[in-house]
Amino acid sequence: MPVQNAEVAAMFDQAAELLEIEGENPFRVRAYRRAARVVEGLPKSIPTLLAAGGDLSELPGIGRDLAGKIADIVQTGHFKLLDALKKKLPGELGEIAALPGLGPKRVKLLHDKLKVSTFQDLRRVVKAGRLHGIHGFGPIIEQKLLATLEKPASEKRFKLAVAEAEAEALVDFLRDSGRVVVAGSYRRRRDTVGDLDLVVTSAHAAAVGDKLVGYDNVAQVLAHGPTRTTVLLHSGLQVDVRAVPEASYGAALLYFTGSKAHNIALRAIAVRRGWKLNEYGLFSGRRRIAGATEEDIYKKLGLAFIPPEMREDRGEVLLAQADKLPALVTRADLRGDLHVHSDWTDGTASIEAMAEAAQAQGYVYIALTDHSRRVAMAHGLDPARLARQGREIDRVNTRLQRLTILKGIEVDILKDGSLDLPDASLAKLDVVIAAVHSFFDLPRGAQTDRVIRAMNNQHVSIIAHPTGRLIGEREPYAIDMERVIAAARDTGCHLEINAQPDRLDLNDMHVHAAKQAGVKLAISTDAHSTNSFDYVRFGVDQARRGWLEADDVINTRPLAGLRKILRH
Ligand code: DGT
Ligand code: CA
Ligand code: CA
Repeated sequence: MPVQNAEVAAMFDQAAELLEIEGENPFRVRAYRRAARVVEGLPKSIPTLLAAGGDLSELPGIGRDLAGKIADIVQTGHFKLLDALKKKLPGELGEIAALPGLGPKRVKLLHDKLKVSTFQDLRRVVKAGRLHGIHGFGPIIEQKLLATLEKPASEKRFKLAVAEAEAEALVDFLRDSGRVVVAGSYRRRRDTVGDLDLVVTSAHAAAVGDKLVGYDNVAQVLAHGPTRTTVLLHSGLQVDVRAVPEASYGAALLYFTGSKAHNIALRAIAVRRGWKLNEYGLFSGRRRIAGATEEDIYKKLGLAFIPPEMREDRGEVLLAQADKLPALVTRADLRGDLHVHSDWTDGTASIEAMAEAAQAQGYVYIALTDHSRRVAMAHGLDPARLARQGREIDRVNTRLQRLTILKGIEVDILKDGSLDLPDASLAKLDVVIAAVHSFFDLPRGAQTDRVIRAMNNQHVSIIAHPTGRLIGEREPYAIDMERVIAAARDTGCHLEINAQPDRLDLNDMHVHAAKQAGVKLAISTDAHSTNSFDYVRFGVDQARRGWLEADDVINTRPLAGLRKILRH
């Protein structure tokens, strides 16, 4: 089994850390980090992409050189540069540098001043309080380190896209064993998953576990029983596999899909009817009255079929009883993407190439929304370049058959809530999305006021990635989403569900709150390359978890309808 995306990303991250410790050129260090994020967030497994003749060098931040290295890693399982770097460093310093709160400079201090080179050394000096007094190690870092060192590895959560690459490879591997479904939080499409829960139908339960322990990606077998096997993959992701007979398939799937709270609510209904519900079926006395399919069980319980994304005990059971479940939005409902970049700023493809890729997705419009000038690293647009880009869009639009490119911008929200471009420039556009890319650490009140001020600009139609979180890397900035949602309702501004796998921002809870307030949302990919349109499904997942129907999502509308609902 070839190396999967998460491991490639981990190798790049480690190499970046080690290069940084060596004092290597910061651009080279950053290039590896950026590549790691790109790889990790890919919608498909790299070996699959390569086997299909995909060209990784087309990805943002991955040129010929890195693409060659990735191909090499997938082929050999080793990253030569990383191996060489590791040899040069004592002990486990490479891994230690990757801990949250540390980083190369501090690791160097740990090594030079406290002779730390292994995790055991580190644990010892932290517990003995020897970090006190060492410059650069405040109480916050000390606490973080203690927490990390004591936290079992199993508490780590994985981004949905990362888990998906692992899951797909695994399902493929087990395919011959029977019907294989990934249940758990994965099937509920949570933005992160703790572990994978597989349900496999098989008359030969033991054979399923035997097959799993022979999977190349298994680092450790944690349990290996007659019907249940648990393994740890090299990436650190844990996998639970249960083999069940066909007659219990629905019951097992229902049980292991969860959530736990949803299961408890269902069991209570069964009990009220004098029945018993468990992972083997729905029973009246000793007689199984349902169990082969989830549909049968819901029906017997007097419930409409509840989509996995809603199974969180947030009111869905009552709706199912009244047969009033929402018709959740699907990928097929979407007519376009309202957040797209091109090589005019930090995208990798031309406007025309992005438009053609969107057309291939079946879309009828995209909004081209490159960065504004403040984002200097991305070569953001000033009014003159924006106007020139508009003329280029006109030219491309005349050549396109089925798709319309809307003129847009992702305008920076400045510290005080004013915008990075004059109203006169914004007024000429079809879609203005506004976003925070700086001053993440403002106090909550000021950050909220800042975003609301931007929403009060009549040209702004959408707030992009409203909380700024990067899953596992950056917490959302302090912002009062309740006030932002109220402001969206009052101003007619829309909120984005950014579908980048490391953003998924808004999250499911905020999406739900926005819907309750009557705010319409956009599901957008923030695509920076032609193959990132596919990310949209992760945005659709979060929309469904927030109970959105097609009508709640502005980019399900045909172009004329979209134009009507967008401000100005
Ligand atoms: P995760 O892995 O933390 O992202 O979240 P889940 O929901 O996948 O949780 P997990 O892997 O612990 O268990 C998978 C499913 O199994 C869970 O969603 C519901 C079911 N389950 C696990 N433990 C219990 C339990 O104690 N009671 C009930 N009713 N169901 C449980
Ligand atoms: Ca799980
Ligand atoms: Ca589990």
